[in-house]
Amino acid sequence: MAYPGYGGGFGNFGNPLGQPGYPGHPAYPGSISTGDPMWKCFLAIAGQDGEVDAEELQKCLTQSGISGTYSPFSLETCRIMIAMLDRDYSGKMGFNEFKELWAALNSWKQNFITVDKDGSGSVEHHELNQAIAAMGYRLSPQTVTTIVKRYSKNGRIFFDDYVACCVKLRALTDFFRRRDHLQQGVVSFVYDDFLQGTMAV
Ligand SMILES: [Ca+2]
Ligand SMILES: [Ca+2]
Repeated sequence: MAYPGYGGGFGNFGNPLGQPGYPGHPAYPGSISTGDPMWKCFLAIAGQDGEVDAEELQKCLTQSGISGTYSPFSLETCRIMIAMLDRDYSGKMGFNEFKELWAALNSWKQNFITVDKDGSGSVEHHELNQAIAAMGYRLSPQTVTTIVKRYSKNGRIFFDDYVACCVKLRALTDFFRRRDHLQQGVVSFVYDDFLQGTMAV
């Protein structure tokens, strides 16, 4: 087949998205219980509407310390993360989506540590190149260079931007793939459809 191929999902980082039990992280109970630390966090943060928006997510992620020694997530990255899981375009997340995101974040964190081979605390061009290939994406060197320019600071991609980059790459690829019925890497878009898919991310 001529088309160089799409990347896989988050699962290519290790476990499939949403599957509990990443190394070093406790598995989530099958049902919501007061013992679930995420449930407490979710309840405390979701407020009256029972859903988490970008501002609430940022607060929660900052308080939870999931970024570890890396900088806390920006509001923009939180928006991108919500858009990724927001199937009804409500702009908010329920508890199950929230848990899904939590699992994905832990997966990305492991992935980031693996990708950052020299332990510099950031992902450099050659490291991103390898990471993108390992995730199953087949991108041209020019495209990788464009991505690095967009997401790096002085040639270094930090955790927050790395997650934003991975989420967007995945979301846009999914959007494209759903329309690429012959899996040939060629799609015709209607203008409005294109904008809805790309502007939401
Ligand atoms: Ca809320
Ligand atoms: Ca590095």
